[in-house]
Amino acid sequence: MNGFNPLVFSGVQPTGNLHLGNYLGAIRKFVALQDSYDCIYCVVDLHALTIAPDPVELMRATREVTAAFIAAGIDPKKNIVFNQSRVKQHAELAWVFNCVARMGWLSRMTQFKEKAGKDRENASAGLFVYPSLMAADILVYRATHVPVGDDQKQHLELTRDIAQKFNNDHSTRIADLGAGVEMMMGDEKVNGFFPLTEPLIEGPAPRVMSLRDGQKKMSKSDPSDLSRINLTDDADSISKKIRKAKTDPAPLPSELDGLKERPEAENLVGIYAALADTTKEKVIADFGGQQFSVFKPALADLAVEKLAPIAAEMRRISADPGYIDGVLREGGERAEIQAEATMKTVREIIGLLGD
Ligand code: AQP
Repeated sequence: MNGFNPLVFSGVQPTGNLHLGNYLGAIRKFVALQDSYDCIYCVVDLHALTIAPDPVELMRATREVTAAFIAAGIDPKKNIVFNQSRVKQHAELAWVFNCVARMGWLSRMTQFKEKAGKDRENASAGLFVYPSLMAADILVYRATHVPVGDDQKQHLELTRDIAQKFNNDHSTRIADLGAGVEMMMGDEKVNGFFPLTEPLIEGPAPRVMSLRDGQKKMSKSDPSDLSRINLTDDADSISKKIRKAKTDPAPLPSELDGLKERPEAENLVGIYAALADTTKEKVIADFGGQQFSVFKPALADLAVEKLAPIAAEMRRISADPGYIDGVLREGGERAEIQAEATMKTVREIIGLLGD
């Protein structure tokens, strides 16, 4: 991309129960990309601090997300897998980006508005500047591609805005230091230090919705466990949750268009298509005109077939925390070498005296 070496970066917060949305929107894509790209996958524990988690729970969840990565098929030898707080350069670059990002940009982030709710005055400053840290996570490796769910699209746009402003603000110095890469910004050819990272969002279920409400995304923090399929759920729980998933009384339509205005039906069709590695069109071709009493058991069987082996592998890996900690330690050491190389140049570009 634009002269930068292709590199994939993405992260998952250790904030509770990993669910089907995290799997289809992110983790499964991570696995697919490792064959074609150098990839860095991070358990973003500093992000989790924005909601003040219990420390013991945070450590448990950090190991669990790591186990999920490996259980899903991510190879920690081939890729870099680590937890964010080990590599201090993330926090350092986040501060630099707090001074690049504008208050107006951060104020427009819908995730902040949703998570802060009505009591904005009482939200942590960390929650407000979360997107600067996310931009730092990505750009400290000068990553070119980020596989994420659709809910993260706006944060990726902000990451591009930050990269673009940094490149523009320091263009002369970047050129003087010979630190830039020739890239297109709009119609203009410039020397930029940071790439304009592209999100990888495509797929039949880019935003998996709650099983209880087709208007809300499936989320770790939803108080109702019936709203999500956790990656650790056993076969019975998966089947029960799909059986109880909210739907409307009509059968599935025979055309894709017929899913419009039927968010719960569309969500289940999207989940089926993603798990079966096919399209929503194909699912409708197979199940159009059928009642949910036929479709739901087929979906439950498919979900169990795909998810139960991951849950079993997660349990096996989680039984050996020493192994998980070793993966994170080694990944952190490898990540830090790359992150420090970036930061050394950033310090020179912006005028911080160092070695
Ligand atoms: N419902 C979803 N559909 C598709 N992708 C999703 N992701 C999250 N929910 C869905 C993707 O999973 C990756 C990791 O997300 P995260 O844990 O870092 O943060 P999040 O987006 O805030 O996840 P949750 O589950 O909604 O957590 P809470 O409830 O704590 O806010 C990201 O790529 C995300 O897009």
